[in-house]
Amino acid sequence: MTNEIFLTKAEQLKPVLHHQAVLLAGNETPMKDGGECIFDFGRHCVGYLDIEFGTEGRHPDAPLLFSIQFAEIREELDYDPEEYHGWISRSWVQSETIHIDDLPCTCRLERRYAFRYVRIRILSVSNNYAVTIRSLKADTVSSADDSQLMPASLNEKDRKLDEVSVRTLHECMQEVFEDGPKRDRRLWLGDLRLEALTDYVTYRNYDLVKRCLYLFAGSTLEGGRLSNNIFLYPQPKCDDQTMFDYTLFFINTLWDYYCASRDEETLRELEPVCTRQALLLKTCFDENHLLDTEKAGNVFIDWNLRLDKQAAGQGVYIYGLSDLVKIRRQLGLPAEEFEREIQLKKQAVLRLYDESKGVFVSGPSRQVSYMSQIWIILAGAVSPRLGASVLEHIEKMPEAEGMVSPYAVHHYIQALIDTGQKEKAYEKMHAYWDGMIEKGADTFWELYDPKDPLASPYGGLIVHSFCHAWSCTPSYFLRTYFRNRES
Ligand code: RAM
Repeated sequence: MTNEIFLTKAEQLKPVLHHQAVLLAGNETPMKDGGECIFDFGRHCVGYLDIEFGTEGRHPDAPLLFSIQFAEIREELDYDPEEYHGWISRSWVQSETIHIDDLPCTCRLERRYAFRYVRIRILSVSNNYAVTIRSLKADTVSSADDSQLMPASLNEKDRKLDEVSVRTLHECMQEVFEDGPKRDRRLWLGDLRLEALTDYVTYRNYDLVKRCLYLFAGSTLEGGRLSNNIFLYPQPKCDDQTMFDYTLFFINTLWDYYCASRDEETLRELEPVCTRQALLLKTCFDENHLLDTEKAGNVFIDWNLRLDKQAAGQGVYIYGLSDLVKIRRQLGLPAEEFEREIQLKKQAVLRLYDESKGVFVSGPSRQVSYMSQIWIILAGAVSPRLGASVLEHIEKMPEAEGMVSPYAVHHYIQALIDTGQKEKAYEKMHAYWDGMIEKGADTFWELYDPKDPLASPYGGLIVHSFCHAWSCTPSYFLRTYFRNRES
């Protein structure tokens, strides 16, 4: 379903992209067939590349054929794209084979790339000439305006973490809040929610959040159900996939947006979209008020493919409805029906508590996972004391299903804070995200499991995004909860 009024609003909020040039000296060594160079821009870039080619020898009498590969982290260049056989398209690997007819020249590549490293390989020239690379220029783009970045009083250790987080967000802020500028370069609801939270304490680009909310509301599936992501071109269109948790996050994202911006007009206009989602998802529960994962369909929660999603999904439902109640109360609309629903679902989820283990279990296999505990805490279904206790117990259960993405760890940090364990949250946050910095990260990654850094739900690292929006939230935590710390 298309709502032209909403899509027009979104279009009017399209941001200006700020350009910045990053120049790099080339390599003047003449290269023949098989010659190659790797260039390091020294920082993560999102943008367009110009390569200035020169020649040596006689006048070029045949085209230059070269290949180019872009990489966000150096290790990507060690993998052969041809050997990737995972379920995500290999076309996400940023590589091209290009002919140049007339030399010397400056070659501009048409696509936008996300990279720090660039490898250029000469595939063929003629016997009469060799090529040199005189210089490279990255024309970088972002809708984040660095002159608007809010200052933060942070100690040195925190400043580094903040810098990499802000850089991650900066790179993902394009025409929308993208999930990652390498892949999928798209607006996803779960990612948007965390990017927006971080934006409110950094760039404060409220209009970009507003635009994204209107894009989701402007293109929905039959019955008004929100999709989990939106394609922008050739015109905005929702994907035909849904995720139970991402659908609900629209409600939280709208409420967070209102709290930051106090834009009541948008709250009023988009409230019906929120209420609609709540009514649609009400049918996904069994007669005991527990989430029926078959009815719920796809529930994301984390990229851990072994996860049972029942308990965590129930937590997200309560979490979403809790903000719906706030939205409706703010607008003077009745909310009792949803308050009752929250109570029923909270009572039901408590039945998943396993006293002998001291943790919540999920699904028919009574699986113990971090995500179940975390979402039941974030839902406000347990007291901070019981919440702290389940998190303590699970730490002593090595068999418990863990977290594999910064997205999941974000929720763990928030759960620690919500259960009164700020210091522990601070330490865990540093331990996890500093781990990526120690491995050379300029921007934070889509996936990072310190216990298994090579693990991939996509069947290969080469398609991973190493600048991924949902991992930018240390800035949100630092600037919201840990300002003015001595060390
Ligand atoms: C990935 C995207 C996105 C995430 C979804 C669930 O494909 O990169 O970040 O929200 O999966």
